[in-house]
Amino acid sequence: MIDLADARPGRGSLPTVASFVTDASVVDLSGEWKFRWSPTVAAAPEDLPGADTSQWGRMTVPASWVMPSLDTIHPAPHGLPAYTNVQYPFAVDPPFPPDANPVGDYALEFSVAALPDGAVLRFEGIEGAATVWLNGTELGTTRGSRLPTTFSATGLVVGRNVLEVRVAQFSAASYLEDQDEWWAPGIIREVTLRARPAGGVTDVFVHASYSEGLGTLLVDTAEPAAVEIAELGLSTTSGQSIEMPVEPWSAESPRLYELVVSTASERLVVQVGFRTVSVEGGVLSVNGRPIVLRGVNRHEHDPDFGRAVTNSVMLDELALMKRNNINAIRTSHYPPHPALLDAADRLGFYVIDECDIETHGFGMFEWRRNPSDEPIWTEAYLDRAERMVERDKNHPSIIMWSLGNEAGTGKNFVAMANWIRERDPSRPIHYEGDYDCEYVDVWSRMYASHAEVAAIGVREEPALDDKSLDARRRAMPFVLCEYAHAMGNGPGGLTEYQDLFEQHPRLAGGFIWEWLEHGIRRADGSMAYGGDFGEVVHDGNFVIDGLVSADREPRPQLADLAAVFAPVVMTVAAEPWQVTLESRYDVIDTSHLQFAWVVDGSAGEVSRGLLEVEAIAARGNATVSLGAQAVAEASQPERVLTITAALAADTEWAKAGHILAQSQFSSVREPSYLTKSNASFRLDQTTGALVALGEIEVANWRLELWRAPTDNDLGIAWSEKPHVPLATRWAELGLDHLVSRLVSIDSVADVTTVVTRVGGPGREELVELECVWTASDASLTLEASITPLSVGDQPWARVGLSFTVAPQFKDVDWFGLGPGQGYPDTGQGNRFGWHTATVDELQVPHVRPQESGARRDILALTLGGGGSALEVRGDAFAATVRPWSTEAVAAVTHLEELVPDGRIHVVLDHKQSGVGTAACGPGVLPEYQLHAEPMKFAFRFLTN
Ligand code: IPT
Repeated sequence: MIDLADARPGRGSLPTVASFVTDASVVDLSGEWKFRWSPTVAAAPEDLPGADTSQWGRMTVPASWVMPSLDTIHPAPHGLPAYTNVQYPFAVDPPFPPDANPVGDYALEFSVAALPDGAVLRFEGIEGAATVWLNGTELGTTRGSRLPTTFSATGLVVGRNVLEVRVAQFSAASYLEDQDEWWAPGIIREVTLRARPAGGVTDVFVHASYSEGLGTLLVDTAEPAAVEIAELGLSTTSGQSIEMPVEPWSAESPRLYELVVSTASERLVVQVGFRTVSVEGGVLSVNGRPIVLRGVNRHEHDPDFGRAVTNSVMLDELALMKRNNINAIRTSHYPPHPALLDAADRLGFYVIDECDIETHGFGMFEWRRNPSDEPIWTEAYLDRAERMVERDKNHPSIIMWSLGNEAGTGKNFVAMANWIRERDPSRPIHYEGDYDCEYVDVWSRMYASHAEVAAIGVREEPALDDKSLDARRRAMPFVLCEYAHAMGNGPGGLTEYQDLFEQHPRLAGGFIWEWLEHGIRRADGSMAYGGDFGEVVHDGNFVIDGLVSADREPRPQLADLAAVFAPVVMTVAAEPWQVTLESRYDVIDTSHLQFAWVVDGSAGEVSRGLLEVEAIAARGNATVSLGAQAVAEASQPERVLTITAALAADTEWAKAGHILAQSQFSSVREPSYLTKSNASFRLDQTTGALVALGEIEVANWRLELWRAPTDNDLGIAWSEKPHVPLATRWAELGLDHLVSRLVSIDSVADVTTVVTRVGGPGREELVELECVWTASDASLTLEASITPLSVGDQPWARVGLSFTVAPQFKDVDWFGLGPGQGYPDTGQGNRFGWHTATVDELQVPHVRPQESGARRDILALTLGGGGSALEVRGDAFAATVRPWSTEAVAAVTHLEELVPDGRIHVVLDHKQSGVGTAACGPGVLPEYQLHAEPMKFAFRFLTN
């Protein structure tokens, strides 16, 4: 283990070759291996190879050995996970790893029938630095955790074999693997023993391009081989370039052809997609058509097995992405498991394949000694580039090579770019850290504000000092490799980004940060985040920031994203009743879709039918009239008309009928739930607080200007001044501890007027709240006026009235947007209509609890249960109904600490602040901000 401080790549391996399907035998060595963990390299016994493993424990391969879920399967010590984002978890003293460097020793005994001729051992990924022995012979060492390593095993495989692997968690290579995720060592991907027949195909490089109806195929192999695509009647040999009519590959139409490459002793199968990626006129194009990337960043994480994600979990993820209109994946921040790329080819995704390089922690010291610019690391950078490109070169889904993430800049990246360009000139090179775009082909940024992106869209970005670089960059397409940080409740601003991408051809779209949360499951089933394993330095819940939870449950933002990414934008109008449709497909027409209309009334669906729409060409438009029946139904009072675009036939990722886009028209003005009602109410004469509505006892009545801070509320918006989180400003104003003083309470006939003054402890910023209660025969009306009594800007979280009721009121019905949550800048995935949920179902199970679960644009809401009900009507208000208080949500740090307190807590909001995406990026857009100002709003209350 003396070479752990060696900055160079591992040694002893064979050149990396493409992942392919072969008829030569492949033995998967995954499963249970013998395992021994040592806390440090010094403490690890020096008995390898040939160790006596009788006292060892066991470990799952593939898995990250630190995962708590493995405790029950393998109850021996195996260390703990640790989470850091930018900072390294050890002192930065490159290239030296720390002494506190856990070691995992793995051993597997296996039998295979003797392999005829050659054999290789292929490790798809070992996180850490490994030394590998087969039957006592050292094969070599590995570096580069998410990259394959292949060793020759020729002549070493006997009937009964012993494979031993020693993995040190840290090495010089750890300086290159500072991605924002858990440190989670282990044999994280499959290990296979592969026969390599003499005269077989060592490697294959398929070049398959497309232009105007014609595909060009050139298959490179080291040895002469026969090349066939039966479906095309093609039969040729390697090294020959052939042109023929084909259907092109794109993410929208992922047409693949089965290519067979054979020699006398081996037959390989490669799925080929004909496609050409280009930058034309500053626009990113596939097959000559400009494309918009509707992407997500995807890390590899499993709450139980760490970096090892099973095939079925991955396939479900990709299907879920397709169902939600996602068409692109950036494999942040390392090459993915190779099976993902096969699936991306088949299902249709544009992929940015990113190399396993991040040195972000050096950014904390102005990038001093950054490996990206130090010669001792050049070989390692080149080795990583080569292993990525060689493994993945045959995938049509990969449209760009990315050099890495957040690793500053320097000569080693230039060397990588040069090598890749030479080896594969067919794909543009991406790297966000090359700010001046000296060696990349597309301009990439992360978290740029809408305003910046808008300027870039029209090529009005600030100039670079170097004129020629500026001209070069100005001619490039632009991609947001990360934007809209999906942490906690949010992100807001998705619609506005998408509008920019659709408007400006230079903007090739972007990739949401990020697809998946990285929660780690603990023994009690709860999810852990940074700091939960006693890490000395950590970055808390910054790793819980996904569109789906760690076990792939969609967060509300996924439905919103699907709506924003909709491939067809429809608008329904009355007078005349018609639907305009705009296709956002870049390649295909809409003939795979079925359009339908549905009319709903308060009692449910009233009627439905198909909408006749001729196929709309890619990026085309159409206007169609609604048929007589739809018009007749939709014109009735209190109706909601929904137009849907759904899959006409089953696909691998969704059934026929799966809705990809929708649009609505509503004539509902006054929905109501309760018919018989009671207008009586009671106020506390000393405070002015409401204490009863009819027979229903009400408590904790108050003005609410605060919410339990979301992750975005706690973030410092990059674009805002002052650079203070919104949550801090709210707390300074004391919005979280408002106190109230009764000024007056007067009753004249049926009208009672209550004036209170509300403010934060120790603060002079007061708000006057006037509540005018009017009881009529059937209902009670509250007209509220809010008047800030002081000057100066005060941000508010919300303007609402809150109260609690007995726990029996757990059934919620509302007319408004649903079924999901909605804040002013989110909730795009919802529909207008009559919705029903229990209080429990309204909650969003955020790993770190925070404001969430509001339903918005409500006209009527009923809380029922135990034979009694309370209805609130208003003008597009929001409602939050919870079994715990706002304070409780704010006080806890983990979901499992939230327990119902025996009351139902209701907040009726006239307004809420948007959520924005300040956890990482810009804050709340001006149109969704909330500032202290005079306001008036009204509610009607009914009880039965
Ligand atoms: C950016 C990183 O590239 C990404 O890995 C992730 O850490 C993200 O931030 C936040 O979750 S870098 C940041 C300085 C913008």
